[in-house]
Amino acid sequence: MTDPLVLVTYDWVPEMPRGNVRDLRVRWLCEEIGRPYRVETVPLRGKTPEHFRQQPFGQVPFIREGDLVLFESGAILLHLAKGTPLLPEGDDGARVLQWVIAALNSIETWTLPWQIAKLFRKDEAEAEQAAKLALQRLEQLQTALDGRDWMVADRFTVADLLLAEVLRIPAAHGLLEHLPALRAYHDRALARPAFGKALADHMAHWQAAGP
Ligand SMILES: N[C@@H](CCC(=O)N[C@@H](CS)C(=O)NCC(=O)O)C(=O)O
Repeated sequence: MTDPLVLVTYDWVPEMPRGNVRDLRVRWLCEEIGRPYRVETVPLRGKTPEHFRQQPFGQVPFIREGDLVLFESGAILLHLAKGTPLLPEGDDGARVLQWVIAALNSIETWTLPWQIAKLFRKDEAEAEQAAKLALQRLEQLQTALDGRDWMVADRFTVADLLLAEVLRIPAAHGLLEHLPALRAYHDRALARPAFGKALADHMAHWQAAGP
């Protein structure tokens, strides 16, 4: 018997990050594994000490499950995927862990500077420089995929969920244009009904929050 799951995200965000706040990753995982959850919010503006007690950096998402409070989207995904087909045991499980860490530490660390330059700072020269570095990693990721549908064990795992989610903003801005196998991988993951449901619920949350 598992404890009820609470997913905490912001009460409101401006237009731009809607669709990309990382609670979406957790929603997607929950849909994939059929895990019900309830959403609670913390204020984006006027962050409280209670928020920092649960997420030391004052960010989202974090979850509560019984006595457990957990932050870091990667840790949350791994925790929730444990014991489900999305996180197999044995060597394949180790490979899934490897690709989850790679998504966060070897891919997102290179795509994020580009995203910040492009979308937040709107500095095209800086974005172009950062894109070159990000593209190198994306090309290497495509090579590692090596024509397979999924990264590990020929089936969709939490590693694919996170990799595909990390690729969403680069894909939306044309960074996968010359990487057809990686684009197909990204599209294949996002075509999953669980992603569609998660995105719809994520957007409905912001819709209800108002402009
Ligand atoms: N490494 C963290 C990053 C969390 C993060 O960047 N959250 C963003 C929303 S997607 C946030 O809370 N930004 C507002 C802020 O940093 O104040 C994770 O993956 O959970």
